[in-house]
Amino acid sequence: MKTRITELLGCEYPIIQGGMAWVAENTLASAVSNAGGIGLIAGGNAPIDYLREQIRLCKEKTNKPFGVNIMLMSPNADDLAQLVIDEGVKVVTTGAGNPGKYIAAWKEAGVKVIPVVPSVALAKRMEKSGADAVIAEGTESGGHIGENTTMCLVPQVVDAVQIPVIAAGGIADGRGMAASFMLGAEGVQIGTRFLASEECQIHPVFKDLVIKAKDTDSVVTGRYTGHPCRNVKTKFAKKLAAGEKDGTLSPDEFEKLTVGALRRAVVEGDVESGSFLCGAIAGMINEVKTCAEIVKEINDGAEKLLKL
Ligand code: TUI
Repeated sequence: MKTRITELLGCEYPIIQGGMAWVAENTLASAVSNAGGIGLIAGGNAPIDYLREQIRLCKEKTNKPFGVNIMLMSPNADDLAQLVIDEGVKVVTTGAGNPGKYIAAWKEAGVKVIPVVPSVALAKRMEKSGADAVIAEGTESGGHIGENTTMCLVPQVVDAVQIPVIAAGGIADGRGMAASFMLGAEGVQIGTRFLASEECQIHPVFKDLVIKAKDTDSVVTGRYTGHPCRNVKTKFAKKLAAGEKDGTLSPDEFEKLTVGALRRAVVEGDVESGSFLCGAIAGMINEVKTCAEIVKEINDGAEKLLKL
């Protein structure tokens, strides 16, 4: 499927891997890029030396374009914004903030800039600031989310901007991709489906939680901290949600319990105190496959439906 996104990014399929903190490292990113999509290395809160190494390892594993996701709340965001320029990274996506102050320098360096936006207002601002495309991310997504759904957000962003729109949130197969295209998107960003890929390096306990999840097995926690996150509904996540609801857990106590919780999930598979960030579509994912199989299946499925 050729769209303005495949043209912009120089990839075979308009499928971008989500920039999942702690999860999206060089093995996963290079596998998605080698499969014809765009793999991403996630900046998260990671130190710059680690990220430089990840970018270099990814370059060794693929000749195809790949990108870096910059989580703008990271204390290292300024340094990472410069690192992607120094390392000649082709694509940058951003999350959890407004990347406006970096865009001119990225454009100057020839980096393609694709901010994640949870609203029409931010999409318009990003277009004015020179973004090449936007990712309209619905509340079905895993991790830090906005309030609007993919179904409502994508067509409104498509109507509001001229630049191409990539849909995200709740997309994990050809049907989701075809539906996104019907809403006017020209690409999809996919996170949760890649959690259950062979090349994804997360703890086996995490993969198992994704595979076993039912439709009702994700929960949003942390609304009262200003940073709502969608997670697998483990006992720990339920405890956080209940404490938030009945007022027995203050926002401060919530923050204390969740510091380092993503690392505990991804690296240790710790169900007692880890936060297993994942999208609401996990219920549909029942099998670990290779990134090549996943990318091809999603793209071919969408093509078939769109040609009907
Ligand atoms: O960023 C994500 N997903 C993430 S980031 C993350 S690490 C984290 N953990 C706890 C709290 C906060 C971050 C885990 N998952 N997705 C993209 C995304 N961006 N979702 C929502 C937004 C967003 C929100 C507000 C983007 C821009 C924005 O703008 C505010 C402004 O400054 O106008």
